[in-house]
Amino acid sequence: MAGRWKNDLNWSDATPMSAYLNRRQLMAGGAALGLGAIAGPALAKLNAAPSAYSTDEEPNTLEEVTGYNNFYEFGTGKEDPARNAGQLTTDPWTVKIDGLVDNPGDYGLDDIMQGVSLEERIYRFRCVEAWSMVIPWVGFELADLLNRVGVQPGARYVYFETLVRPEEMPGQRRGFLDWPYREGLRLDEAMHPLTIMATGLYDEPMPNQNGAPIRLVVPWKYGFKSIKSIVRISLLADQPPTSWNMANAREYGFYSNVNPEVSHPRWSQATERRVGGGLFSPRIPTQMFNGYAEEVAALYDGMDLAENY
Ligand SMILES: Nc1nc2c(c(=O)[nH]1)N[C@H]1C(S)=C(S)[C@@H](COP(=O)(O)O)O[C@H]1N2
Ligand SMILES: [Mo]
Repeated sequence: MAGRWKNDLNWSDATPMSAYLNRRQLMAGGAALGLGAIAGPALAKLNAAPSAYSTDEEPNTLEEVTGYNNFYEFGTGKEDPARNAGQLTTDPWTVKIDGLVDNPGDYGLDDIMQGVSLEERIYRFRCVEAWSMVIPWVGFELADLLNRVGVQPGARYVYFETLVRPEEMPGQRRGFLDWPYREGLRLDEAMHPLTIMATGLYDEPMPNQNGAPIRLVVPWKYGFKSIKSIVRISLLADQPPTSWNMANAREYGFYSNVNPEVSHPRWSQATERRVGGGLFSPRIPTQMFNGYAEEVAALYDGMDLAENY
């Protein structure tokens, strides 16, 4: 390994985010590596419309996108989600939308999907652990949903929660994180057209290990902001607590915008490893805002990005 930074070297090892967790939990979680079976069902094509926001970079394969995941509810190993997420019941599915909205309620997934236009968004995806992929998501703009439920004037933040169901989520039977997994965005970030609710990938319904049936994707932020399997969306006046920030505020900020100039305390963020490139493929430079600076830099005008990491 060249250089002083220890960037993730092995696909299946406990990678940097989990490094501070209890060692015994990790050993148990990393035991008996399976074959990374794909839990996604082969269902009808979604026929999502193409989008001008898509990159023309070569997408990662379906096997890579569904076989190398972070989803701690199913374990901390990169192959645990593919092995364990098949047990998750995703139908019926309800999302509670509450807080500062005109039409709060428990919305069935069918209600949410009624009238949305699905687009394919091929986005770069950059994990804080310094690996990346290119993923052909299918989804709709979060702004569409928020506008439908009616955001009230006092709302400044959007808060999200993943479901808690330890019977089906073996990682929740341990204290890896303080469940539920929680995330949040500033309202203007949530309303940005790049921010999507994804319900599929590769033109098929979302595989469980990628956050079925509905998850957030915010392509200019580190991957942990893109919370999976969402059951609650709240519009709030104040900045909400978020899982990785609660676990380690020094290492994981609320903003977590991809920034090659601001190192993680334990590793550099200047470069990344594109998953699937092979053991000897060169690391590639990480781009400011993960390459979406033109679209989103204005959201942070006047902010010190090293301070607000
Ligand atoms: N509920 C939940 N959402 C989550 C995570 C998680 O552990 N639980 N991991 C995050 C992290 S660290 C990353 S990098 C991405 C991974 O998404 P992918 O497996 O679809 O590539 O999901 C994010 N969303
Ligand atoms: Mo991540």
